[in-house]
Amino acid sequence: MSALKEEEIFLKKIEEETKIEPKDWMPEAYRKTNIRQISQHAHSEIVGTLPEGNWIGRAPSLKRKLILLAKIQDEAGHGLYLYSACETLGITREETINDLHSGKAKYASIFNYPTLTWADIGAIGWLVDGAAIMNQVMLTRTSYGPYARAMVKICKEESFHQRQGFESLLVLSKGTTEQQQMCQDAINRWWWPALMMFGPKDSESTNSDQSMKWKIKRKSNDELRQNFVDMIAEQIKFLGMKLPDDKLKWNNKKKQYDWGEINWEEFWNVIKGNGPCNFERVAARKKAWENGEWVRQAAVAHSNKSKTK
Ligand code: BYC
Repeated sequence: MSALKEEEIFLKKIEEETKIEPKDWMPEAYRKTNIRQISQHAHSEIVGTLPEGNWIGRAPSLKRKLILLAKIQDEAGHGLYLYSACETLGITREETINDLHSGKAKYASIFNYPTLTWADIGAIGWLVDGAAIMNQVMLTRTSYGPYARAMVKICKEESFHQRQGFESLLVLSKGTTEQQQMCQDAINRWWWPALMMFGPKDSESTNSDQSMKWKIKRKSNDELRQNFVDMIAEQIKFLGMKLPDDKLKWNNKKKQYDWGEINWEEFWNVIKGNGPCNFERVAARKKAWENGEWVRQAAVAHSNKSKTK
């Protein structure tokens, strides 16, 4: 079949909402965009366990420790589904991971901030997982089949993560003055970085136009960010806390919140590798990869032995 005909079939599938599957013909740029986005998503899930892991040994009760451990295991599982989805596009796990270690592949900017107090764990659940779900619900309808299917399961788990984060902050917000201050301080520090998770503003997003045409993305960065502000501005009322934005105000005409300006210089700086924890995060991943070498060797040896039986 000619490449032109194949492209026509591909575009018709996109138009008719038929998922693109691994063995289907696809334009090289579509394959590469999916590899870029899915692998960066996988890296974010795995790197995202690091700031949370910092508090496993210091969780304030057995119950909180169990919840945190379960959440971290979920995130690691998400990373694994996503690496597998990526492999269906013809790239190996090693290549993907090398790209993270060499700095070629990005991961979500948010995970380059430190977790300074226990309240940060609640704020990550509520705000970071909250922002992630806003984006990922859209991705359950993305055009590449394996990515869309992985997202369905991931979203179910992320909503549990968000609720546990909110509940944890709710307890602090009703606690002592010190606990209330800790809660507010965590919200102050995580709010703006959470908004940055949605990516640059639409006018500066290099990939959005093409990704929207291919239905990899269904909503723009700014649209999702606004949906998130509208959701959180209501939820925070139940905590009795404040978002650190003097300009946040309901706009009755637009039926959405007006709000302030993100520090875009900070966003690009973190993405370029200069955030508070970039170096530490990549170093931790490289060390984990090196320490896991014997496990990979044992797994290969075991699988070779099974084949010769
Ligand atoms: N951080 O053209 P744009 C989780 C990059 S983890 C870093 O708008 P696109 C969790 C972007 O890659 C969930 N980089 O890009 C885990 C591009 O650079 P490249 C994480 C960012 O792809 C553990 C450039 O900026 N979720 O839930 O159309 C514990 C221009 O941007 C960021 C995902 O990964 C950023 N925030 O749209 C707790 C969702 N934003 O690649 C929780 C999947 C932008 O051209 N990804 N960049 O060199 C996406 O939906 C899209 O990739 C984005 C960006 C909306 C993030």
